[in-house]
Amino acid sequence: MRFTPGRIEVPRGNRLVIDLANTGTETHDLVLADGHSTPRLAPGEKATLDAGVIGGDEQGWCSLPGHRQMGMVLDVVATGSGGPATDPPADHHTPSATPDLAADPGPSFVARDPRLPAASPETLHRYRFDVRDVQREVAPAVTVTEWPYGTVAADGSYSGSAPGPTLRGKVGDTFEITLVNNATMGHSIDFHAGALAPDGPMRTIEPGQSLIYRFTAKHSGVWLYHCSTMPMSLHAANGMFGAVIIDPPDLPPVDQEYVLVQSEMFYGGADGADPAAVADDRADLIVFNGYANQYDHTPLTARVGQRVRIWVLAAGPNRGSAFHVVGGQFDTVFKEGAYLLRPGNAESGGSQVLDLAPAQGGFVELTFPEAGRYPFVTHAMADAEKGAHGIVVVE
Ligand SMILES: [Cu+2]
Repeated sequence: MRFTPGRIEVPRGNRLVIDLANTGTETHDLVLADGHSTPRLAPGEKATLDAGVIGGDEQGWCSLPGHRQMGMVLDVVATGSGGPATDPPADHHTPSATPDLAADPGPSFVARDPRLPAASPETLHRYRFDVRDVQREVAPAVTVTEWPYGTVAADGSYSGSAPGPTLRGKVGDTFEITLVNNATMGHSIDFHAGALAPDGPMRTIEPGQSLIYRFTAKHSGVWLYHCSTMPMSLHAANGMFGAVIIDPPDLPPVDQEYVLVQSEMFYGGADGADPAAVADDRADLIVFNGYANQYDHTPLTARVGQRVRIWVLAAGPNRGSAFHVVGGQFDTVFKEGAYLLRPGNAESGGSQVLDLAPAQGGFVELTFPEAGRYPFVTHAMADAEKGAHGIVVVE
């Protein structure tokens, strides 16, 4: 994403008028550091910006989230005698105080339900994903703007939070997702659970548009879906991801089945996560299912001797997971479509960590030997200390 030209020389004291034509495929604008700006321009639209008399160097950029970090910067250089450059304003908004991730989130807090229902018997799964800009608490007293894949209930009420809905089916099932963009910028969706040419179904659609994405699941696994509009890191950081679980054939039932989607979160402003922090990989929170330490407050549960299966997806955008249950040992590990360990092999070995690169997924199974509180973490410890921590209470 570029302004062409990206640099304009203006004799000091001259008036600058810029004709801006959006010849790209997404909405853009031009904002100068002194506040002059064009409206947001859809593809094909044009605008004229009167920048006034140029007295010194100035910078402009596209204000659509992430576009400045993608390279949409315009340098206005005043020629003639020297003058001070104008610094662009900082755009990293942090909470007024360092959040206490161990604080009680309060009586109104409701944890994201981590239980995973069985796949429905149907072989065609239809969903409608509705993207909107929403404000959501992601840690005690920390609210951010997200762009999640949400859903509209029969009564018209909207619910959207990261991660998006977990879809589940069997090998051979077809999924048909209608993606509706009711947000404020272009978005898209990419389902790893199906193989197809990306050109059409993964295209970016502008606000007010929709598309239908249809795929057939040929292989089992826990698969990422995510927005693939540039910069992808920023769209993922703003909650645009979720899981599709395709059961391996003959997957046995278990007593408790859970799903945890690990992701990074970034503080920001009204437009969402701080694009500079996202581009620099400076995550503020690492979370399971969208809220720091939420299962410390509302633990997962099991009974002694029950078989527990936990699906884990590392949604990123940049970090993997080293999923571990403190005090537990896995006798079953399924990762990226294959069993690495099954109970019959337990005499020869066990597993302590499910290691997932960004976008990988799998599940582990274990039984708990005695009652207690068993923490689960990513064993990348600084990440666990940023919120990727929870508890299984075993009774
Ligand atoms: Cu997006």
